[in-house]
Amino acid sequence: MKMIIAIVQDKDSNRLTDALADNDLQTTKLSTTGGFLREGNTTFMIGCDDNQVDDALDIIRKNCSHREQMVAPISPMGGNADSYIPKPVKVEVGGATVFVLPIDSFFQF
Ligand code: 2BA
Repeated sequence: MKMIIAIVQDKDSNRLTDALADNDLQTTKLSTTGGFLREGNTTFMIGCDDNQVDDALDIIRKNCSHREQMVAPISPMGGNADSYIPKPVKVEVGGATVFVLPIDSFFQF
């Protein structure tokens, strides 16, 4: 058994939930925040059999888009903030950041 942890953008979350459910994959969603952008994203926990992992990864890949986002940089430390004009920079986010973990045991009481 494996635990797939997938961090996706909120905009893809509902579509991905439906696609996983349509393929008999059980999910738990957590509301999370990215450490860099400090914006909300969604983390999926998907417990599945080893032979379902490839299908799950395929579904995640197909349902999560790459998007560009503008980020305003933080003003420099110790500098004169009055003369500092922050120039937004483009950051590419997603499709999904995925971890696949082995599971020792699984219980439902
Ligand atoms: P954030 O940490 O908010 O990062 C959003 C996007 O900003 C990242 O997209 C990446 O393109 C960019 N980014 C992150 N750190 C950066 C840095 N130091 N300098 C320049 N650009 C940077 P993704 O790579 O697609 O990541 C999307 C979200 O997935 C992340 O949101 C974070 O919540 C999660 N994530 C990514 N890698 C992770 C990791 N190794 N461990 C845990 N969570 C991770």
